Amino acid sequence: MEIEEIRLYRVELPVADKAKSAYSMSGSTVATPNSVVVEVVCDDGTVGYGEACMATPQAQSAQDGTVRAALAMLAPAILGLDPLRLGQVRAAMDATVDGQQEAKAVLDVACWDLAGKILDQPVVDLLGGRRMDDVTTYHVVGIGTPEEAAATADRLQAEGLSRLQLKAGGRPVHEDVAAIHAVADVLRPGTDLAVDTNRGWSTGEAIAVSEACAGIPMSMEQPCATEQELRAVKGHLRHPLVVDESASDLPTIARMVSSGLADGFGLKISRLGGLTPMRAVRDLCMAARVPMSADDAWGGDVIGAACVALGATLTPRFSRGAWLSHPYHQVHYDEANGPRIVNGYVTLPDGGPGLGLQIPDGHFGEPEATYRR
Ligand code: 0XW
Ligand code: MG
Repeated sequence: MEIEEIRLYRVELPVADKAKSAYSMSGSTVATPNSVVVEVVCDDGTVGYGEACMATPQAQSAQDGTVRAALAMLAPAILGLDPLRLGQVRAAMDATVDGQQEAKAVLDVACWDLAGKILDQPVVDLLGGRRMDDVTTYHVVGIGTPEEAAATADRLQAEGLSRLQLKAGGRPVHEDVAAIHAVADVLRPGTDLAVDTNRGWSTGEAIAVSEACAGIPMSMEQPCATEQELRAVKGHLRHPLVVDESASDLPTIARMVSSGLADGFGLKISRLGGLTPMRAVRDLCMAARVPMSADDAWGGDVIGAACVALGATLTPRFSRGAWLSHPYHQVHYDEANGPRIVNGYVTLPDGGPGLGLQIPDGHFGEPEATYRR
C-alpha cells in the first residue's frame, strides 16, 4: 500500500454562541480557531484523516499558519510510503524538517487511521485495546467570577462530569483564589479538580495560591511557564503538580518522571507529534504510575477520536481524562459517530475501522492544497 495523494483543508471551529463566555484561558480567549484537516489517500483509494487545531498561542508555540507551512514540506516527503510503516514515515518527516511536531502529528494520525482501515481494526485496538468501558474525560471551567465558576462546576457535576479543570491566571491572583474556593465549595465527593493556568503564574504567585488554597483537594496544572520554574516551586506547593506545556517530548517527560517533578501530565497528541510518540509516553507513564490525560488544544472529530482512542487504553487509575473541545464548538464531521460527552463520559467512535469515523466524501469542500505523486 502506498500514499498517493494528500489533501489539506481549512475548517473553522468557532466557539458556539451560548458557550462564548465559557472558554477562556489565562491571557487569552478562544474565539474562532482554524483546524487543519488532511486526507491521506492510498493507491487503492483508502482515505485516512488527520487534524490539528491550535486554539491560542497560550497552549503551544505552533499556530495554524505554521502547521500549514510545515505540511507543505512534509506532505511531499511521505508520498509513496506505506502508511503501515509508521517508523519510515516518521524518519522521512524528521529528515525533512526538525521539530514541527504539530504538523507531523497530523500526518501520523492519518497513518494510524489508514492502518486501521487497511487492517480492518479500530485504532484503539492497534494501540493495545481499551482498558475502560466508559472513557473518562474532563470539562473546562473557563475564567470568570467566583459565582460563574461555581455555577458552571455545579452544573457540570450534575451532568455527570467527575473531573473538572478550572482555568486561572492572567488576572490578580486573589481573583483566582476566590474562584478556586467558590468551586471547592460545590465540589462533590469524588470529583477531581485541576487548576490550570497554562503557564500563567510567576513562581511567587503559584506558591501564594497553593498556600491560600492549602485545604482544597486539587492539583496545580502548569502553574508556571518553564520547567526551571516548576522545579523551583515544586517543593513549596501544597498540591500535586501536573505538567502540560513543558512536557514537550519523551526525553523531557522521562526526566520529569525520574526526578519526581511531575505528579501527572496534561498531554496533547499534536505537541508530542502524533499517536506514535504519544503511545510511547503512555507506556512510560503507566509503567511509572503517573496519571496522564489524552488531549489536544482544540479540534473536531478527527483529533477528538484520536484522543479518545488513546485515552481509552489508559487504566482508570492513571487516566486524567480524554478531552474534547466539542462541547464548546458543537461541530461534528460525522454526526452519527463523532465523539461526544454522554453522562460525564466520552464516547469512542465505532463507525468502522481506523478512528471509527464515517466522514462523507466532499464534507470539507475544496482542498486548500493537494500533493500528488
Ligand atoms: C484543556 N486543554 C486540553 C484544551 C485547551 O486548549 C488547553 C488545554 C489544557 O489543558 O491546557
Ligand atoms: Mg493544561
